[in-house]
Amino acid sequence: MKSWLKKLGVGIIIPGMLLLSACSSASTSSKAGGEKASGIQERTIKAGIGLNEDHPEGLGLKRFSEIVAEKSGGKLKVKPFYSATLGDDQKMTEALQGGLQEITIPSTSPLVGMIKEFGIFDFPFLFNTPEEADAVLDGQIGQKLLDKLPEHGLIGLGYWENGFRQLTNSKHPVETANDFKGLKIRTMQNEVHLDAFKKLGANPTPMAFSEVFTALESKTVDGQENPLATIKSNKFNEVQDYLSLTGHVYTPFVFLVSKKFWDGLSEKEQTILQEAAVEAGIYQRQLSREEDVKAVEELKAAGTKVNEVSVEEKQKMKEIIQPVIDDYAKKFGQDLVNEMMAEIEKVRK
Ligand code: TK8
Repeated sequence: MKSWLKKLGVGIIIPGMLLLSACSSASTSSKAGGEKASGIQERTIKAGIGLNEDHPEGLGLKRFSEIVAEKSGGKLKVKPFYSATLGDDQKMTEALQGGLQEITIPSTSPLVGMIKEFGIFDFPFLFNTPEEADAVLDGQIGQKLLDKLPEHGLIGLGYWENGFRQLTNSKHPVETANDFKGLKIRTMQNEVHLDAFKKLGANPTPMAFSEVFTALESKTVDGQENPLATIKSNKFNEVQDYLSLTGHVYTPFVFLVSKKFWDGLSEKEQTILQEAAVEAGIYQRQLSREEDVKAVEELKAAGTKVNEVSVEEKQKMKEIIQPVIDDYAKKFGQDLVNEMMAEIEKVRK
């Protein structure tokens, strides 16, 4: 499998974001479309995300835009749209498929209806550390899933970090597996999350991210779960009293480009977007991890009641949810799941 980096003759190994042939398969398919334009043309590229510009994802997109402008001599202009102004993850992904938007960077979870195998990343308590997540996402498993995108009209340039999800709610601290009972929790539109929270005795409601703050404020739901950077940058702490550090799922962002748009680019333009997505991704993951460390103290200082969850209670949660994981492993492909678990074991300290 020829890495696109080797194809470019740069041979650099970018730690934590080594992209294999994700894009060479894409650019191969575009060659099949006949002669390609050469050089770099003046283009405006609409890039929409669900989070705001202060969030690590927004800052990563800003960095991506700067790198693209620099590498293209200003000819490729990325126009960022934040806070779901172009729609939520699913809507923006559909816009890419229709060629109405060029880039979006959704969580993988709401895409499971389209590419079911992405659901393996929704297994609770799968990764213990960000490094384990990087090893799987930037290795063969992540690559296999990116290779499924072109048949859906999408090109994947790699994975950024949404992060480890923590639970907030307005009712009571969640310290044990038993404490989920009866809690009305907003979840992403993802069957694994829904079934896992039901198994814990919660009452989950799937909802697009842009509706979450209002649902919390109006008490339509008691709680939600997201990484700390999201809780902080979307001010969920203003309408939630309790933050429980469950760390129950690690969610990736996947960097998507419309295949309709991608196939019309020259190889030079494709390489600029590929390199920029990888370089900005390293920066974005670092920002996300720094934010994860800072946010707990900041939220505490702002009055949020924060509680840890013991390893024993997390183990109990995992055991309760295990039948759900086993069922979905069969649905998503037991071989793929076994391969992923082996990848994790290789890097697990
Ligand atoms: C933002 C979403 C969001 C996700 C969610 O586009 O829906 O809770 O974690 O951050 O992808």
